[in-house]
Amino acid sequence: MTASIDRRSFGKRTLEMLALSLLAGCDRLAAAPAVTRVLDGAESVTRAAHTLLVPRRALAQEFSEADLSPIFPPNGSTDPRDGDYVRHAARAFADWRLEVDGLVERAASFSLPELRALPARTQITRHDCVEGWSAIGKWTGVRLAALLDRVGVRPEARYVVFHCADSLGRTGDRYYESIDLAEARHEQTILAYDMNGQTLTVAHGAPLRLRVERQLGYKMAKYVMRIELVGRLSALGGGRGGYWEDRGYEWFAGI
Ligand SMILES: Nc1nc2c(c(=O)[nH]1)N[C@H]1C(S)=C(S)[C@@H](COP(=O)(O)O)O[C@H]1N2
Ligand SMILES: [Mo]
Repeated sequence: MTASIDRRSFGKRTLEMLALSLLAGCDRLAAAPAVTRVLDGAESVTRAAHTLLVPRRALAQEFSEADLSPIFPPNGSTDPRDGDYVRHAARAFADWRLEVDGLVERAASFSLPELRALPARTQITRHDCVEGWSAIGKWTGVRLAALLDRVGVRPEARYVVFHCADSLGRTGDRYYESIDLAEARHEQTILAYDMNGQTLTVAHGAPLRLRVERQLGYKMAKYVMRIELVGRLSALGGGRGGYWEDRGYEWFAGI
């Protein structure tokens, strides 16, 4: 436990130093308006530094059954009250379908049995929440890459957006998240329908939740109803790519 925290903070410090030196070196370049627009602040630089240090294909650490946490706390929304969702949950998601649309060749929807028939992956990983807790769980789900291949991604698409069933907070905004296509096609990026060998519970995001194992907990969208391929994130929600990103959290929440 101590070792993994040390490794994590070491990684963060290294990234911050690298990002800072990149920023310093980029000062003159960034003076050009086009470059400033592309960089969009220090976060893109951190992301660039992260990409340099952690190859796009590197796997998040995987654990064994013996490492499974006895308690995996549900967090954020745990029982959505939104009308559509309540109706689906009451019918055990029997006629629920995942919509996939946007910049795709063939927009389509998928039932749970159809999703279960697509190429799947099982992984035991550690979930890190920004609130300061971690838990190890086992996840089984369809590889997002397989789903994307089914619908065909158009060349203009750059991001995959996950539209969730739940709205939360005083504003009642819908939860949503987004990742880029490289992250979407990563081997460990799955839409999970099972957790610890059981059908996913409502508290943990039934019927389908994202696992994007190299990033923080808030990226792991629960209650995913619709996946949309887009070219830019600015037109969605608050424009920063996710519910928590719109409230100031980083879009690339690398661990
Ligand atoms: N739709 C939706 N997804 C969500 C959240 C949420 O409130 N709504 N919370 C996020 C946060 S902050 C965390 S830590 C994880 C918690 O997942 P868990 O409930 O399986 O522990 O879900 C993430 N995905
Ligand atoms: Mo979290």
